[in-house]
Amino acid sequence: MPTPIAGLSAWVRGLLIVLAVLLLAAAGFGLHRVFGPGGTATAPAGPAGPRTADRIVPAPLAATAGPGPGYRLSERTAVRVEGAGEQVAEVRRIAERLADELRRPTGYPFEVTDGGPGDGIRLVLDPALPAETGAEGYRLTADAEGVRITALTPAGLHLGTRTLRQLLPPQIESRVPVTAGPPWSVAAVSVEDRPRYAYRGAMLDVARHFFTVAEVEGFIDRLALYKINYLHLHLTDDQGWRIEIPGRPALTAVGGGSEVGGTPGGFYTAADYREIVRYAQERYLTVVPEIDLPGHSNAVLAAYPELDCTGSARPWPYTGIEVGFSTLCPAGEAVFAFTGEVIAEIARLTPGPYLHIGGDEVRAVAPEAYRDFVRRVGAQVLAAGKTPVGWNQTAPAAGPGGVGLLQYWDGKGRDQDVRDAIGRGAKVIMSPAGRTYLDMKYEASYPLGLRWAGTIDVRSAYSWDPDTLIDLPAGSVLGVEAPLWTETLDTPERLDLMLLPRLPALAELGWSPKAGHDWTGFRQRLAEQGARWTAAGFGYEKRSEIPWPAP
Ligand code: NGO
Repeated sequence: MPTPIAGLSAWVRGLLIVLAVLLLAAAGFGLHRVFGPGGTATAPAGPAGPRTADRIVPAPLAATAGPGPGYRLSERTAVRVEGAGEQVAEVRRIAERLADELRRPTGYPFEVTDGGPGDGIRLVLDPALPAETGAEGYRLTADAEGVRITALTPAGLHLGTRTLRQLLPPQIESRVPVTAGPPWSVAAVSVEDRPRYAYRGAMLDVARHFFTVAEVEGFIDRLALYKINYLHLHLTDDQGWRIEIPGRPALTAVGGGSEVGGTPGGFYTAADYREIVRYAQERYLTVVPEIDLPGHSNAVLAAYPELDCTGSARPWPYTGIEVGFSTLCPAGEAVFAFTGEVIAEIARLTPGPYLHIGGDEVRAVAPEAYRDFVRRVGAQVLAAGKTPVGWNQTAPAAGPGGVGLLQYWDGKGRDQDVRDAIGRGAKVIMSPAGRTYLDMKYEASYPLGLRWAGTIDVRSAYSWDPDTLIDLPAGSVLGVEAPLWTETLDTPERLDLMLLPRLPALAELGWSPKAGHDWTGFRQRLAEQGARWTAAGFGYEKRSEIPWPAP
């Protein structure tokens, strides 16, 4: 049967076809919201095409594909800093770091300049942005003229640059020149973004197995990709004490020399710790140091046996992985002199607002004595100018003058204690073991990790809501954290296998609006991150739940 246009001249037919193609293109590329509360992603462009905003992890608050071809980086692309006031120097450092990251794979010079006309990547501090943009929000637009990131703060600009990297092809993560790479293009887009929670953390246990400064910095690199803003370091436990304290040399001389399995362990000097803090800060992560008290303290008891008044110590070195047996003497001036010295030194070395005092799994002390101990140590932390953080067992000691932030991990039927503490003014970080513990196995037969809280595949790491997992008053959750305990993890390669791909799941819970959470879309976006990790030289576990592209 002839079609209605079959009778028209070839010229008119051609014109109609061109018009139809233009209309379709306009519908596809027109101002179309691809993410947003309740929004869904548009079909992704082919893997070789420019990275569109529907590829970003964690998903932004809102992203709109713009008209036109977007921006292509070239030898002439400058990074331009705009803004006034004292924060401009910091923006310049952000620009230098971005330029440095882009130079390595592309080989382009990326000159950093002040404002000026012309194309390029602009970082703009703009006090006229709406207040709801907040301390970490930003806007990013890309069109043929270049990329423009605006924010109220340097932190917002930094986070915008993390999004920009994800809008470039995966090879942009390469630490070495990419010779036969794709065009370095950013699709036309307009992104508006800010986090759901102020606290988005990950924890590394350097006590069960020690990790060097360089290895911790590598860990920070992975967190920074996903807009994680707190690094909690579990610095002490039964198997080791990992930070130098002046006046208490045996802590490291004795307690630093071993780890799980009996290998040598190690510790950080004050200078090492400052370097970790500096490296984290440069990537807008705040370090939260943890000194676990009064339990998990066998290494202290080995170094200073006079602090053991209950006979809880096991012979040193303790190289097993049992928990809950050891405790410092819960009372007496000698123990508070010790905690006071340690807290003062850790507070002195730590610019961030938090100091974690542990408080988990103390089986050898009666509840009253435990509560009084935690209160007193909490007061020492406050006197040192920091907010005390504790695992959820410290809830009875939380409130004014005591622990201000609870890290919820096991509850163990004591959720009411947590609610009561919230009533007294405490806030909560959600780290439920069955969802966020990165040391749990993916499945029962997985060779690494533990199983006591169940197995956690990527889907279950992603599919829960920090606000409603347990019944808490609205507004009491400050954020989320994924702890990586290292009883079974002794190398950075093994850390990677547990961290990736689960960390981005937690990062998206912490950053993206709840209404946009969607496993089907997330696993597609996550699949594309694999090529980024490979380009960056990061290992990951190729879980079959994720539709990784064929190599
Ligand atoms: C528990 C315990 C840690 C273990 C970890 C292993 C907390 C807060 N205390 O979490 O000592 O390393 O489980 O998953």
